[in-house]
Amino acid sequence: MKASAQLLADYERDGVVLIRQFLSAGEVAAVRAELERYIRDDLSAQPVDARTFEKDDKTVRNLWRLEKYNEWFRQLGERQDIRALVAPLVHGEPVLVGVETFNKPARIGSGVPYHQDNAYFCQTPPDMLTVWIAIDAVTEANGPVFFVKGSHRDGMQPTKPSGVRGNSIGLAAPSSVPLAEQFCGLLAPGDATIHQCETIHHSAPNTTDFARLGLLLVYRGIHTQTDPALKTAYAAAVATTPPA
Ligand SMILES: O=C(O)CCC(=O)C(=O)O
Repeated sequence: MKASAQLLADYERDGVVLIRQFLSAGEVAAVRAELERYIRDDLSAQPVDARTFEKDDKTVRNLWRLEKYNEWFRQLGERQDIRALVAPLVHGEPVLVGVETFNKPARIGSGVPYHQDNAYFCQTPPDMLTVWIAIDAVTEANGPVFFVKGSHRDGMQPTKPSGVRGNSIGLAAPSSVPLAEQFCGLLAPGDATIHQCETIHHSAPNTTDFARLGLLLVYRGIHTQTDPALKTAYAAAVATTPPA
C-alpha cells in the first residue's frame, strides 16, 4: 500500500479520503472473528476503559485500546504496509496510538455528535489521523460517518461537553455546511476512509436491522506533542461524561 500523489493531495485539501478494498474479504472475516472472540471470551476480564456500552448497558458501542489489550489487533495496527501508507499523511514516522471500534449495533446504535478528534487527542501540530475500516456495509440508512470537507484547515473550533457516553466532547455548534454537501462515507466491507484529526465529522443513530461495525486505526506523527489547553477542556468533558 502506497499513498499516491493524488491521494495525498486530496487528503491535504479535504481532510478525508476514501480507499476501496483497504482490507480483503478474508482480512475482514478475520477481523470480525477476532472481535467476536475477544468480546465473548476476554472483554469481561478487561478494565472498564476497554469499552463503552450502549444504553442497554450490555451491547458494545465501542472497544477501546485494542492495541493494548489484544495482541492480534496490535499487530494489525503495526502492519508495515499500513504504516507506509499513513506516513506521508502524518508528515513523519507514524506511531500507532489506538485500535478501536465503533460498532453501531442494529436498532440501538447511538449517534456521534459533531466533533473534531483532536479535542480528544490534544496533539500539536495536528499530524494525526484515523483509518476507519468498514467491517459491515455502511449505507445511507445505518449511520454512515459524514465529514465536512476542508474543515481541518480552519483549526480547532469551540467545544462543549456533549453528554454522549464514549463521545464526551462535541462542537459547541454543529457545522453550517448542509448534509447534502458533506462527504458521506458509504463503504462496502473492507473499504476505508482516512480523516485528519481536525476534520469535523458526525454520524446518526442506527435504527435499521443491520449493524454498522467499523474498525479504527489511529496514528500520529512521532513529532506531535500534547497541547495543554486542549487537554484541560477534554479532561473537564470526560469528567462530566465518563466513557464507561
Ligand atoms: O463511527 C462513527 O460513527 C464515528 C467515528 C468517529 O467519530 C471517528 O472515526 O472519529
